[in-house]
Amino acid sequence: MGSYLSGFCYVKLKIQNDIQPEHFEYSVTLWNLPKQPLIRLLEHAADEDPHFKFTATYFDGKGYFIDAINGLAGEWDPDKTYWEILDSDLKQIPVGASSYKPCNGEVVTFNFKKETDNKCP
Ligand code: B12
Repeated sequence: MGSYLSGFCYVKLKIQNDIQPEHFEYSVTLWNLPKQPLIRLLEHAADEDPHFKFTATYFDGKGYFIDAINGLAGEWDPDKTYWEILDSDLKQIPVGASSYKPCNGEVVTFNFKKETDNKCP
């Protein structure tokens, strides 16, 4: 009992690509891990399911930008595609995978997205 009180978490991670073939969707539930940055949880997920293997680039001050998951890389130039990171309400998290620390049953979705908005981000 008291797993929340002692700082242990369960978190569900999802990866999904609905926009270009081969479409895929996978999820992994991680139990009883200490609260930690999302990128560490992604490492645990990759250990459990190789579809979660990822690559990332480090940016000073912001941490890691997730470039590719399951062999699928965002190509901002020219496709305007990237892996967006969504919280349980399917809203974009306001920080990156090195800063965000999900816990308490949260579902975090890595959604392969094509920016359709014409305005500059
Ligand atoms: C353009 C942009 C993007 C574009 C980048 C495409 C490109 N190659 O140009 C896209 C749409 C891909 C993007 C994605 C995300 N972004 Co963004 N993005 C920006 C924005 C508006 C401008 C960055 C820029 O061009 N700077 C100018 C150049 C010259 O400097 P630069 O250091 O080389 O910029 C690079 C990095 O900023 C990097 N980058 C962009 N976003 C992010 C986010 C993170 C966490 C990291 C590590 C790097 C990174 O891409 C830039 C171009 O190569 C900034 C806001 C701002 N005004 O800074 C937010 C900003 C950097 N993004 C932010 C966030 C949160 C995200 C996402 C995590 C959103 C999400 N929930 O999905 C994702 C990243 C997910 C992932 N895969 O890891 C936050 C970071 C907050 C923080 N300190 O952690 C910012 C500050 C916006 C905010 N909320 O205030 N982003």
